[in-house]
This record gives sequence, C-alpha cells and structure tokens, in this order.
Amino acid sequence: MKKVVTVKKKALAANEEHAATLRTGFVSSGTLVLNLISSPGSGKTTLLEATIGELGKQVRTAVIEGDVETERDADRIRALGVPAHQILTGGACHLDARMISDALADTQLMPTDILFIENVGNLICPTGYDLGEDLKIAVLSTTEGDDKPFKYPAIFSRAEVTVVTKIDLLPHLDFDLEAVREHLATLNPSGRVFVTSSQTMEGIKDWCSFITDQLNHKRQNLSSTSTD
Ligand SMILES: Nc1nc2c(ncn2[C@@H]2O[C@H](COP(=O)(O)OP(=O)(O)OP(=O)(O)O)[C@@H](O)[C@H]2O)c(=O)[nH]1
Ligand SMILES: [Mg+2]
Repeated sequence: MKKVVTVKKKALAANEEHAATLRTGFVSSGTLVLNLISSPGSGKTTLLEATIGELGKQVRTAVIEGDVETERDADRIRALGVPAHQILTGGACHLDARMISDALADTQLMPTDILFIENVGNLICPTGYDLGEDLKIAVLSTTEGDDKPFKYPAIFSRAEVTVVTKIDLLPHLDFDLEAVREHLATLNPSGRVFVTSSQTMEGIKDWCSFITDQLNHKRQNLSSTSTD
C-alpha cells in the first residue's frame, strides 16, 4: 500500500513539473486555457460547439479532446473549422500534462487565443492533474441529478467555475437548481456558476463574456508585467 502511494505521489510530482512548463508557455503566448471536467455525456462537446459559435471569429480557438476511444469529438470540432487534436487514452481515465505537451506538437493548434481542453469524461481521476490550465471548469448536467456536487466534492470544490448544462430539460426533471447553487457555494465560496442550454442557447452569451473577460485579463497582466 505504501509503495502504491509513493508511486502515485511521484507521478503527481512529475506532472506538476510538466504543468509548470506548460503554464509558462501559455503565459508567454497569452493563451487562455480552460480544462473542462465532467462525467460522460454531460454536454462538454456540445457546450464547446455552442461556445465556439458564440465567440465567433474575433478570437482564435483550438481544442484538445481527451477520450478513451474514437475521434468523434475532435471531428465535431473540426466540422466548425476549428483546429482540434484528439488524444486517445486507451483506457486511462484522465489527461496528464505530458499528453498536453505531446498534443501541442500538432502545429495546427498554436498559436491560439483560447485553448479548450475537454478532459476524459470522469468526475474523479482528472481532478488531481494540473494541465497548465488557467481554470478548471466543472460541467454538471441537469440530467445527472442535483446531488452530484456533494457526492463528488473534489472537482466541485477545486473548479473555479461550474457550468450547469441542459437547463432546457428542467421542466421534465426533479432537479433543484437553487439547492445546487447552495451546495456549490458551500464547497467553493468563490466559485462562479453559469446555467446554460446548448440547445436554446440560454446562458451561453454570459458564459462567453466571462471567457473573453478572462482572456483580456490574462493579456493585460502579461503586458503590465512586460512593461514593469
Ligand atoms: N436537451 C439538451 N441536450 C443536450 C445539451 N447539451 C448536450 N446535450 C445532449 O447530450 C448528449 C451528450 O452530449 P455531449 O456534448 O456529447 O457530451 P460530452 O460531455 O461531450 O460526452 P463525452 O465526451 O462522451 O464525455 C448529446 O445527445 C447532446 O445532444 C443541452 O443543452 N440540452
Ligand atoms: Mg465529448
């Protein structure tokens, strides 16, 4: 047991080092990096499709997709004319920083203003792995039930933002949105919550304004530190 814990700690330490190098690179390129984490099918790729459509052509976007099998998600993004790189983990339940550096060797991705990383659908494994991102984004679908933040607290306490998806389905579900907001506030008092539907586009404008504000903020910090 002690050996397993030691190996895991070493893997995480190596990942931290790799993630720090990635983060430095993303600071110099002024790229905003968002790491989307959720259970399978909560609507991550559909949210990315809606987000990319709403952001339009004024910002450059690129996507790294993480899945166990198939290029399906990357193909969905490419269909929008946006560069996408598919990582196939072959069974691993999360992405790590080394996989992201390898993906960045795909010359189509960079330079970009915003890099979205869609992590492997899973609420447990991806939480501990830093990918050099600016923000971890937890995605919670109304169809999963309103008890998930309390049942899987690690991701909801760590993510700076939670996006609630499929709000158009609320009339058909027993999902208490106000209770979810309260649970999330307990787990992460400074966390932001966006409530969206990629079908009706409810909440997508607010979510995209937040993203562009974050990008501008990162760029301003970059220019103020370079003139210091
Ligand atoms: N009604 C409704 N359905 C949605 C919405 N967003 C996604 N869906 C549906 O939910 C299903 C899963 O969506 P995906 O975007 O593929 O989910 P995902 O999280 O990327 O899935 P994995 O990559 O497999 O983890 C699809 O059938 C979508 O059409 C939404 O806002 N409203
Ligand atoms: Mg997907």
